[in-house]
Amino acid sequence: VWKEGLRSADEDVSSITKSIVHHVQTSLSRQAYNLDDLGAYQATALSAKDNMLLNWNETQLAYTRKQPKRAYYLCIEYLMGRTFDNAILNLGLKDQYREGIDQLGFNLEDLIDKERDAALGNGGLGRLAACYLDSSSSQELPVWGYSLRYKYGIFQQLIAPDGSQLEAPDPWLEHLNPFEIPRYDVQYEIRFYGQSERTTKGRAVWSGGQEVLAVAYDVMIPGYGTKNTNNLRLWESKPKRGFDLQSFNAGDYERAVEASNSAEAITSVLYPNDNTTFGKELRLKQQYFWTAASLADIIRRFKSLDKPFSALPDYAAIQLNDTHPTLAIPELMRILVDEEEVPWDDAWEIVTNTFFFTNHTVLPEALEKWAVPLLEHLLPRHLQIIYDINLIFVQSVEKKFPGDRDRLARMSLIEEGYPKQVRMAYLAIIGSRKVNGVAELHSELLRTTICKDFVEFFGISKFGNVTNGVTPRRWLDQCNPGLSALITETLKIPKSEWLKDLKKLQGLLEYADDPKFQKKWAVVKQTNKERLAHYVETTLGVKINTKAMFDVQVKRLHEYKRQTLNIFGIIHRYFTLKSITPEERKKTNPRVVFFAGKAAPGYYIAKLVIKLIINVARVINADPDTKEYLQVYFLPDYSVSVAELLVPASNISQHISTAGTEASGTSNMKFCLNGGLLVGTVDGANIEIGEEIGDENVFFFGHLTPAVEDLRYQHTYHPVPIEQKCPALAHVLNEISAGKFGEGQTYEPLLNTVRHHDHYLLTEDFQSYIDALKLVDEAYLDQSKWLKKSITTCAKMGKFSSDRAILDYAEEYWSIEPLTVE
Ligand code: 26M
Repeated sequence: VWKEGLRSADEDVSSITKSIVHHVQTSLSRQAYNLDDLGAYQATALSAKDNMLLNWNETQLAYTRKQPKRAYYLCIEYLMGRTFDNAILNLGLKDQYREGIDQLGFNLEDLIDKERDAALGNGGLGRLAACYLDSSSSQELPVWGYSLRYKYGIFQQLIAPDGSQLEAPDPWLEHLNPFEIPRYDVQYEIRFYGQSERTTKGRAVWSGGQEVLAVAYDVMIPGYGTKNTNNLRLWESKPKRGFDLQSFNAGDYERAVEASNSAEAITSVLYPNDNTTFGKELRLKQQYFWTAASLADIIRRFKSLDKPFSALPDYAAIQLNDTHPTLAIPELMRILVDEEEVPWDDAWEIVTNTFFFTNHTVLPEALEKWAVPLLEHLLPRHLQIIYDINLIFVQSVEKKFPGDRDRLARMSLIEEGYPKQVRMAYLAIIGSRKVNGVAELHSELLRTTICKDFVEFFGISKFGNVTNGVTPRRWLDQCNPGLSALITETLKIPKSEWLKDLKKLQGLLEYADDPKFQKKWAVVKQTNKERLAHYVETTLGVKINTKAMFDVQVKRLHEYKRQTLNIFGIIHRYFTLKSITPEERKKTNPRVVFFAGKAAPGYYIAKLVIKLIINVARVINADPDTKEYLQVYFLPDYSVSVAELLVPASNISQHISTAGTEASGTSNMKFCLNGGLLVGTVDGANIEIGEEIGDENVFFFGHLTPAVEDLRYQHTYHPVPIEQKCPALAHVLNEISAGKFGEGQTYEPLLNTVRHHDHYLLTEDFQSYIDALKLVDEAYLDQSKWLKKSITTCAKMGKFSSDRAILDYAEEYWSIEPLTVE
């Protein structure tokens, strides 16, 4: 429909309404005359799915015929959000759908709101994967995603009356999911436990244990302005034979059902941790289940080409997104060596030319390790293979650096200790063709810290950088239609052109000073603020002042992200407001601060931060002296859909991690793309955003990465009392202790993290943070200058399109090429 333009828009509309009514009567078996919004949404979504299916089929047919090299993106999380709006936008049929739905007596936006988010992810990692799939299809690249079909996604966040976070399950599959296609014909048997007997030539036979079925579900990924429609394949676990018939027949029903439950448990729930703790057997089972099923699928497809295994790297590139799928490396060795009888060295050559590895964090507590006894129990053959890989690797290190025992111990895949542990990141590094970080600073830190020994061994060229990106379809056109329309009208080119070549936004620069354009720009922002205010009113029941500056910090709750710095800064601002006269207050810049984000259920300090934010908000919002000038809101249950409301409405957003801790950040890109200014530390992708848009348009503050190590050392070995180091912050902490925001005792464990050790260096950065916010206030007073900054920021964000990022991967890493589906 998109390219050929054969049918007229009218014909499109009438075929759309026909297909919606058809789905109401058939797929839903309901009557059109008493249909509610949910039913109308489902029928409409099914009709959009039909449109995508045709393109999907043609895309897969083209791949089968032309046999291009493909890339496979293995990510244990995909944070897709809603699909319907994105689907009709990418199909180029949004206007036609709006018209058709209107004719049927419904409203498009209401139906869009009926869809539940597909929230199969925690945060940045999973949302990045979703953006990359959108860009792969849009750039016509043959890329498939592989992940798990969790029955429950990230938990729903509720806030108790005392401000505590409560978690409820997210049964997102409760209703029909119109966008998935079950593939009962695509199934693989996955083995766990059992015994591995070595035979000859380094081979082994793995038998016994438990076998579980992996069943495929496909999700179509439509490209924008192209027919190319890639696939996200999600695996569901099922018992191999319903349940254990022997026990069943013997009358032992409970035992029979137990086995079936244990198989189904594997894909029952997404682990709600982000950047933290390991060790759970079920999590390891998820990882193996998913990588083994995905590899079986990839190898089956490759075998149908009838090529020798040595050609695998010419037909498949497999991207390991973080260490979660690292078991794919020993698994491919097992398939090649044990099942296909490829000699070990040849197999290793194939493996190390097929895999690529992206690291997403340098936080030491987030580097994945698995206990040797657990691996031995669950995956006995894989542990043998890991030991064999390690033996050969350590020998080659010894050859290159004779007698350097420390180096051998540092680089070994096995960390000594009780128990011994396998270092998954090292396995991913040595098993991959190339390794990359996700922003310049992060990639450089990798090369000089975690990967230092490996750089010395393999050479620098194995260690690259691909700075993250975000899809401008969802994160501008879809979430901010007003801005998108204004940009199109101003650039005087079709929307489809700049949305696929985001550098074209630069064309806005010539209008950055134009008062008429600035006015229009400001109106769009105001409308978005009102839309957000409406949402806040319906969810929290409060009216907010949309004339105030909107200041947003939304992300997972984590000590390194320093939501604490923000809330302490707010308390400081509150005290300052209280201390001045009403006349002086009138001259200040009114501010509404929004927080949102989930804390991992077991992360005690992060949950305390939420409680503090909520109780501080209560006190401040109710204070008649200050409430006109400062308001604070914590929006519960942050999600992709909530982000789509917040991002377009921000005047400033905060990205204030301790320097060197945030690998990249991607919401920083989304806010700037929507003309929100950035307050941030010199960390992750903030740095490159500053380079692109000009440091004068960013409010940077805080210590730089090279200073951090030394400052931490000082805090540990030569601590200076906080009263001396930072009196302003000390005052804030003391007031919290004294019970200004509810029982002071409650917050003591949180306050102590700052008073002692201060690992994230709040006392070091607090004053410069306050100073930066002061500059923000001053800048906001001059609206014309502010609007110029806002326009310039958006205009120079072209680099951060995920199209650029995915093309980097395609060219520099995977060696795949676009294939246009006719
Ligand atoms: C680990 C163990 C058990 C359960 C879950 C995990 C786990 C889940 C997610 C560990 C790490 C996870 O993600 C890390 C992550 O999201 N990193 C972020 O990646 C983004 C995309 O590259 C970056 O923008 C962020 O800076 C980085 O923090």
